[in-house]
Amino acid sequence: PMTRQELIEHLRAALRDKRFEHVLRVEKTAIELAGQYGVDVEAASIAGLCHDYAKQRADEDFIKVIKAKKLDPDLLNYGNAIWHGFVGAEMVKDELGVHDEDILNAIRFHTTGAAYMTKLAQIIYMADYIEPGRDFPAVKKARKLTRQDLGAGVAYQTKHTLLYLIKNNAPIHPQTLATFNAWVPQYG
Ligand code: DGI
Ligand code: FE
Ligand code: FE
Ligand code: FE
Repeated sequence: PMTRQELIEHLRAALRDKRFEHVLRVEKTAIELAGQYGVDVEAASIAGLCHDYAKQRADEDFIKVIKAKKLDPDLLNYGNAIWHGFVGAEMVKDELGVHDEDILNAIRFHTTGAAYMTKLAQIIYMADYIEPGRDFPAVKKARKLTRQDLGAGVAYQTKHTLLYLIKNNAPIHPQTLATFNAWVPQYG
């Protein structure tokens, strides 16, 4: 497996500066949450670093992988927002040599969430949303909730993301709805 330093060099090469810096902040936030919630800190570091590895890939790259690996063809109805997680996890496995399924699932589900998420997946989902570079009206409350109760943070983000997507007439991935149903009625 690659060392953290090697992963960092791959990410620096794959991402624009702004995105690379976001990735470092997500790693730091994920490590803090992992410490708080008793999750493997090295797994949080790797998942945080790699979660947006594929964010700047060309659409054709994703389409090729969806076809070659026979991933769910419904993925073809979406775009980069959905692909960089679901398909990006395959690229992280094949190109960066990360094989830990918990880490790969955290990457897969970092945008949409999932009905079932391990603590690590919840941490990456939340770290991406609350890292210190994020600035939107709901972020202060999201930070506070996440530190009080990780699941409450997941529910809060899921509800706000769905409201945002609806407001913008964006296509909603079924996984996003599954996340809403599994997390929001329970906490809301
Ligand atoms: O990659 P990042 O910008 O760091 O963050 P992300 O991977 O969480 O992506 C966030 C964006 O993804 C945000 O603008 C909302 C969008 N998104 C989340 N769920 C869905 C979605 N977009 C569509 N079209 N459908 C979804 O279900
Ligand atoms: Fe992302
Ligand atoms: Fe996110
Ligand atoms: Fe991100």
